[in-house]
Amino acid sequence: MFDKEERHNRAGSRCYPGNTAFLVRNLSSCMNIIRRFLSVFLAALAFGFAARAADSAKPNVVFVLFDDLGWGQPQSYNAESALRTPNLDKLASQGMRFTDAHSAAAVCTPTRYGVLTGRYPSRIGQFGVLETWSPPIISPSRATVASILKQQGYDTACVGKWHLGLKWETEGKGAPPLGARIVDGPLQLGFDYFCGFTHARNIGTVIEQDRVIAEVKKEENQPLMLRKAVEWIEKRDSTKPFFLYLPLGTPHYPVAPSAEFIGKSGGVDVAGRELKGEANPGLYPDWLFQGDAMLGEIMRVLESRGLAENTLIIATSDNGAEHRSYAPLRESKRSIYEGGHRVPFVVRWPAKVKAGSTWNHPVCLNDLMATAAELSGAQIPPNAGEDSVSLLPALLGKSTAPTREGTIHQSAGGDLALRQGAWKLIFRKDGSRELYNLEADLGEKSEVLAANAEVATKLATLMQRYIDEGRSTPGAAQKNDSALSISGGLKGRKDRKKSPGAKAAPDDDN
Ligand SMILES: [Ca+2]
Repeated sequence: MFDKEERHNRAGSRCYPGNTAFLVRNLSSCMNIIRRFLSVFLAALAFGFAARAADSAKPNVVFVLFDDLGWGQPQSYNAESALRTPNLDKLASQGMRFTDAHSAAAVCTPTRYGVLTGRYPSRIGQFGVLETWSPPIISPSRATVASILKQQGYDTACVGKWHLGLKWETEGKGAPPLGARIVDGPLQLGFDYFCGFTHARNIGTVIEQDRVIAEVKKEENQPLMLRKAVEWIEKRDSTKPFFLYLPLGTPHYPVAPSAEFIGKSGGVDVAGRELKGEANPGLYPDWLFQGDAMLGEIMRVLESRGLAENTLIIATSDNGAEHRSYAPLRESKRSIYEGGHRVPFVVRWPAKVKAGSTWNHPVCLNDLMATAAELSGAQIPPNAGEDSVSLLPALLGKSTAPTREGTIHQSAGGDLALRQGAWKLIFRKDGSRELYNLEADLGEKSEVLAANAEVATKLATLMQRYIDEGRSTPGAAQKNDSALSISGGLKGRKDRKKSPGAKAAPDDDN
């Protein structure tokens, strides 16, 4: 480090004439070191601030999933509707309203698989719904929207109806008892916090993190879920972005509005008025109104904490309405026709999305993953989000072209369909096919396959490619976990769990 003269100087008397030069040289060397240290320190500090600034600029993501909200129920989608969802309608006026959005499936469980994984549920053979003690259908090794955002520095929470299966420490029958513990569930899939219930049949059994903590009356569930969601938002480290997945219990059965909502909606259930055998049919409008009020309360909390501007909030539904069809759409929940899976879908993000805008090309609830990844700067691994396409080009007004090449639908009974542009080709489980032109015939009244054989062939070829490649987005081919065939028959499309079909009882838990 020191040359010969310097070594001598260091060893010699302080009065040695060369000392002054030595000191000056060393002072200058020290200053250089200090300068270098300071510049590195300041750079690190600046980087830290930049990273923090980038973090704080990442938008929060809130995904509110109504259970069985029909496309024709909110007045922002159907001016004739006599039901009332004022908060959803307000959200639509403040953001972008999607008119051609689809749940991946026509019932709860498979749609929720698509929401969290960005992958079509048919790839795991999931067409029907899970039961109380069903094991998890998302492998802990699979990336989810929550795990992707968590890696990007987000706090993550799921509050509400899970319905994706849970692995319990001890198996049982009936409702899980107080204290029962989950060893594989939301906490293994990227969520920091979970408070919820297995599915509607056990709406009274409340789970927090990995344990059953309470048994409540069914009317008490939704107010409790709302309180837990709000508490979580309020208790968080406000310097970090967050992801809240809020799957509501309304307007699914049981119809159980709390006292403060009974008679308060002013809504009328015109489409369901003639339904027989439903419990509390007269309270259905209030029950839906309560779910909408939960959305409104989340909006109010975001506003009051100054978070609304940079929060991307999506409000949508997991499938069509239960036993209620709304013209012009054909049929309702469980169906491969539009009434089964075309759902309200509204996105508000005041910082980036133009208020009062609309998007009329097909999108899918699976698209949450690619959207969340793009806005948070995450890369989706090749074996994740295989059927998820970012909504950002649409949301930011960067393009008017369709975001998706094609979109797959599925019914509860095992039918599949591929939608591209105006065309929709249905592959019935029995091998028959139907083709509809939705631009000319949104109600799917005129089957036109014979007159458009070339269109049908093109769609079938694309569908086969999506099956063979294990994905419908660019990237390395992946394997399906379940055999999938469009050539007909049950082979390859047998549901991994019971499939309720179209004749399910009114309170069957879908
Ligand atoms: Ca549902």
